[in-house]
Amino acid sequence: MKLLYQTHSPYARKVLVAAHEMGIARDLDVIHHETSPLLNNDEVFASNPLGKVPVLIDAAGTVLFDSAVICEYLDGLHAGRKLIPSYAPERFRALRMQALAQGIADAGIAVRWEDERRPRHLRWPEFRDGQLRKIALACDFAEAGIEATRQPDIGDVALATALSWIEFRGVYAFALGRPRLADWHARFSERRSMRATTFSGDTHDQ
Ligand SMILES: N[C@@H](CCC(=O)N[C@@H](CS)C(=O)NCC(=O)O)C(=O)O
Repeated sequence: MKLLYQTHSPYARKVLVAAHEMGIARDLDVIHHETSPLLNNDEVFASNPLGKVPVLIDAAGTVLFDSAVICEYLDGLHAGRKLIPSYAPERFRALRMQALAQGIADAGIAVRWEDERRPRHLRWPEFRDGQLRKIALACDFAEAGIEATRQPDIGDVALATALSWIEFRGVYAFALGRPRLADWHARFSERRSMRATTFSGDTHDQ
């Protein structure tokens, strides 16, 4: 299977960390692609009309996106403990945490547009502050709900990769004043799946 990936994408890393946790990372041919709304990556667009990574192309040529769909597909391919629990309440707790983490990553990317990527005269500080507020409140929510003792599920993988990304890009200091989340993230980052997939690289808008 081919995974159209990006070494600095929180969504792509979520898929690859999940594959490591499932024990099937070796089945993936991981191919780095640069993407941006300002950059036409024809190979990515050929598989995903949204032009975004991650994209999974399985052995039969079936194309899947986005990261949540790919994770669900991969979780069906192995016989081990599932990252996406089958039944409530664990299932919905995990999926809700995944949604929270996606929101953190989405808002973090929006902050970077306003801080660095958008032409200066078009930047919108109030919009940026609104996105930062979402990240802060989402981190408070995670601080209140994080459980360090369970086996990791897809919500944990998504949260760890989203927090690592906002740390990597210096978007927001989530650990300040959130000792439980900080400790949980530090421990999760020691897992083999995380150590095998560290972020690198810069965004290319042209
Ligand atoms: N909801 C998607 C988000 C994917 C996404 O935004 N990927 C970024 C890389 S971090 C991308 O390829 N962006 C290119 C663009 O927006 O045109 C997912 O979870 O896979």
